[in-house]
Amino acid sequence: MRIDIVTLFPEMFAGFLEGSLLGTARRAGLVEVHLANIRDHAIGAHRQVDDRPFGGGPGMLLMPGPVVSCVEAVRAEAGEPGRTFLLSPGGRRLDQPLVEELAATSRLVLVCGRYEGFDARIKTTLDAEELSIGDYVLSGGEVAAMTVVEAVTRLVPGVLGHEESAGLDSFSGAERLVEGPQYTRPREFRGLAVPDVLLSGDHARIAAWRRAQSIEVTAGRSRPASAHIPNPFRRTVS
Ligand code: 4FL
Repeated sequence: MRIDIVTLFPEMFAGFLEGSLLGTARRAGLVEVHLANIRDHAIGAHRQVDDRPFGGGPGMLLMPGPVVSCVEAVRAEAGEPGRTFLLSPGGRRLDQPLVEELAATSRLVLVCGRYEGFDARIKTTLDAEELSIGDYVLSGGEVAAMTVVEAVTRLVPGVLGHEESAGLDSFSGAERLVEGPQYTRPREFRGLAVPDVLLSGDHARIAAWRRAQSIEVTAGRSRPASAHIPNPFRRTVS
């Protein structure tokens, strides 16, 4: 799989890309991650990449010229165009089903925004999708892109090294449950004991207890922001 990251701050990715799991996967040739600097596609003496929004408002927007030119250059580097995503809080929210879908794609282009966002014509021109990692605002899309790369590449065959464990992760089963509490040694820590059932050796009882814990934890999790929109206006997305 090849992932291209289009950013104004490629240096932010240095440590991340060398890291243990991803670094090993890259050296083994299982995943290729390329960085492209939007600034290299800026024109003029000032190498401008952002400008103020028409109609007024705070902040700066990424101009279409440099971003579109950078993505087009990156797309021309390898055969398949794959899918292009703009990291943006307004995009489709990343979840494990989407991560699984992306892991089955041979090519991804991830575009990181800075400032207040992207000129709307970037998405149109590139026929891009928008992707959010959650309902909060970052200073830019770089950390969001790293999240996508990490979640996706660990599902690429050979990267984890123990493929069966991915199938047991939170959100992975057909029911998309999160994992309940887990314990290791010691059997007692500061007066807190490991639940007896886990020491019983009764695998059916352990499985039933874990499943009940999973359901309880999953049911208690907070809902996405879209759940707060009154029912007559709410649309089902993704
Ligand atoms: C991107 C937030 C993806 C959440 C600011 C610029 C963001 C983001 N998911 N915040 N990009």
